[in-house]
Amino acid sequence: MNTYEGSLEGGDLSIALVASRFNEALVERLLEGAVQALDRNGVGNENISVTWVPGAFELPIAAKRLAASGEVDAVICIGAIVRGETPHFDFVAGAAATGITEAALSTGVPITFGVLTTDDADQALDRAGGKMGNKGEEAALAALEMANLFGALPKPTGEI
Ligand code: INI
Repeated sequence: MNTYEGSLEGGDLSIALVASRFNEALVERLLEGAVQALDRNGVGNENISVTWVPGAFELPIAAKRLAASGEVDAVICIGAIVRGETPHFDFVAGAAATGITEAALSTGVPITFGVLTTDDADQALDRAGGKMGNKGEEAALAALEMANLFGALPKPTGEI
């Protein structure tokens, strides 16, 4: 029996982050959590890039472009969508989640979801390095695990 699992070892990996400027103070905390997690697990500073986009709606297309470059092992999307301040919360959150999924599936490159979708700013702060952890860190660890898993899995025979 074969069991496939990805480690968190980052020494051989190249990772791209895409961060959205909307709610930038929150996003900065998420980004810091993500970069610290990459650093802690051995990803070299020269193998980390950060790409900024205006809002969470723009995350998928930038993530897809980076994933399709062939130069990165995984992409981490970082953003913050807060319902209390967002009349079109459902559209932005839905488009971000669906678009990021599509980008990952169509490129075959792991793309993780470090995007907060909360009812209010307090809930967001709790999840951006507060009492509920840091969603950016979580997404970074998921990216490392998936990148290493994909390095270990049998190679696909055709287009993904
Ligand atoms: N973008 C976010 O990342 N978070 C939000 O909470 C948000 N709100 O509140 O609307 C938001 N909107 C901007 C959106 O992502 C696009 O940048 C914009 O619609 C231009 O396409």
